[in-house]
Amino acid sequence: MKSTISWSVWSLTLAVVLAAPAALAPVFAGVQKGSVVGADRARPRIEVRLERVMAGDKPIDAGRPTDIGFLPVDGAQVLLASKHKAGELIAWDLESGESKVLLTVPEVATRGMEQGLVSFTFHPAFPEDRRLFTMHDSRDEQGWVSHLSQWVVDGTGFADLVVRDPKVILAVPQPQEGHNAGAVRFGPDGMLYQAFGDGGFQRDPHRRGQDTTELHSTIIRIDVNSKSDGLEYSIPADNPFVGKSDFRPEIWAYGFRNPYRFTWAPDGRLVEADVGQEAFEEINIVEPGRNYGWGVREGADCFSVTRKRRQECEAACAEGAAVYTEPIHHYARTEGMAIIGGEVPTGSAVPELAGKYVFADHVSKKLWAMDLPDPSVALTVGCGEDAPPKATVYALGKFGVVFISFGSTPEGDLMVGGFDGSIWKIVK
Ligand SMILES: [Ca+2]
Repeated sequence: MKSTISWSVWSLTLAVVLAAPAALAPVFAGVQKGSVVGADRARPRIEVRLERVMAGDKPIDAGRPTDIGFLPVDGAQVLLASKHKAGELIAWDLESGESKVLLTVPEVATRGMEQGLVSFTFHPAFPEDRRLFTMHDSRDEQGWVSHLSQWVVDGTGFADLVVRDPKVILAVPQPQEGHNAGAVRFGPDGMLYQAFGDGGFQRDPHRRGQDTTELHSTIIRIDVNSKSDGLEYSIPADNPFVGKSDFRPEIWAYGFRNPYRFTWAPDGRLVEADVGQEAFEEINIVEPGRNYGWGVREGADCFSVTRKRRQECEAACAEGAAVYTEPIHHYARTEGMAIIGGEVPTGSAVPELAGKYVFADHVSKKLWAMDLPDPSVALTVGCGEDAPPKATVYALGKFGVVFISFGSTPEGDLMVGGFDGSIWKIVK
């Protein structure tokens, strides 16, 4: 897929960079003319601009930045991004403009769009706990494998930053090269959560969406501060499926197709974006032990590409045995084709976004925000062909960026990464 930044925008970017070498100068003029289109016309709007993140006086070029974040050390202006196919984690000193490669994952697989180095996160106790965690795909004689790896980080600033001693914590064989991306993050409870897609390719041919004897199509929750049972981690005793047959005890929730990505709202709820198949992109509030429906449901509907799947879905309804938790929002192909989740800002760059979940679509290049549902209202379980979930969605506009990732600044403001290597801050 090629970048679609227009020549006019690119020329403008070059012109401003040449004319204004000051660091962090805004270089992209936000919403394009006529960019609030389709269903967005009827939605409330929030005016934002995208400001290109600069390293020194140069715009950052991060390859395909699958994940972006800051070194979690007070006052360190060190931005990091994982480069998709290069398998590299890069650091930039935003003041001097210097950059360096911190790590390169071994034997990185690059055949699929959703392979490569896909996610990274620091231990929440960093820098006291020196560990960094990455998720990447490799290819060995057995085939494709997704890895959760742990690395040791030396240094607390750009100059002395060194990453060393990789160790694989968890390896999950992948049936195909599609839907191998996901995310690795720590929750507010200090546990590590990792999301896995169904492993591909299209339409869940191996029925992994509902197979809980393996980790595909799940979000797992593990404790990386202790080890048990010959594992490089331990299973939290309060995980929802501990002791249940036919379930891997790591599983926190399941029934996801291609979770890209998840985050925690400030109120502690986990919000996940799931890339859809034929009809809907969806957003879920994830609670432990729940089944989010794939590959029986897609959005708030039965996944009806085969008669067998629809009958299975409808039979669960008829028997009163439906177990599929509904999304809190879904959108159809008229609005986009690949959701990019999403964060809830806590900073003040755009006060109107406070408390709202901000997300994007990779294909339609649109940004939106939405109000999360009232926490006192229970999530609903889907049955048959349900009405679309009710959510107040705000149009932020269509931009000249093929979105691929979200991240947060140390102040809690949002960044987005573009397929062309650009990184932007969302500002007013
Ligand atoms: Ca679902």
